Amino acid sequence: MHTLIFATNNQNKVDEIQSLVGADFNIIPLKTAGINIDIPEPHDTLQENAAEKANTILNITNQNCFSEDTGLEILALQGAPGVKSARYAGEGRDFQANIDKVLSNLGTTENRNAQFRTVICLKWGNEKEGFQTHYFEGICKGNIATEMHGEKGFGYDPIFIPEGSTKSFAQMTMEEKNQYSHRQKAVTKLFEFLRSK
Ligand code: ITT
Repeated sequence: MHTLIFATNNQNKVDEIQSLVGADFNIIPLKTAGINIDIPEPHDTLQENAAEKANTILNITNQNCFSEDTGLEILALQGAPGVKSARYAGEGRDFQANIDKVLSNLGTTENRNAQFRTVICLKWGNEKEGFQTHYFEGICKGNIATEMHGEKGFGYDPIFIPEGSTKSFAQMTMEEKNQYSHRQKAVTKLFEFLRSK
């Protein structure tokens, strides 16, 4: 059994990842670990932000842990909101305001290609020998809808339609979203790595 702290304050991420975890993993969210801090995300890349979050929690716990940073990258907006996805419309981290800003910036643009990209940063090792850093990436390609569809999920899910589906992520159950999602792809690579340890 591998025990890992998941360095996130986003309960939606915890729920999605818990639904993918096999019985051979024990994933402990920050809340369960009794850690209540706002993890900094000051950098210009998903990888650096993921590393910052994992380093912060490793320094506090000295235990194996992982974090993930995710961005929605829209081609016609030169990759925005990207690394700024959580705060695209301001520090309020308001899902609806972020969606409104994307739809307004895209306007009637015909090319609505986009992708979600997740980067996981794993800190793996022990206090005696030290901890190594490993990264795992997952990408889900798709398109931005012209209006919101569905009530499920979180963040930009109501306006993201993954390739191969006619539904938005917010019209899917978590199990359906997992068949396509960036997070599922990155987490699968993480678990493959851990199973080889
Ligand atoms: P932690 O840093 O505590 O993990 P966060 O919500 O700040 O949580 P991110 O910076 O990685 O996480 O997330 C960026 C934003 O991207 C997030 O707030 C959502 O609005 C959006 N997002 C991330 N994953 C998503 C998904 O699967 N579906 C829709 N939107 C998503």
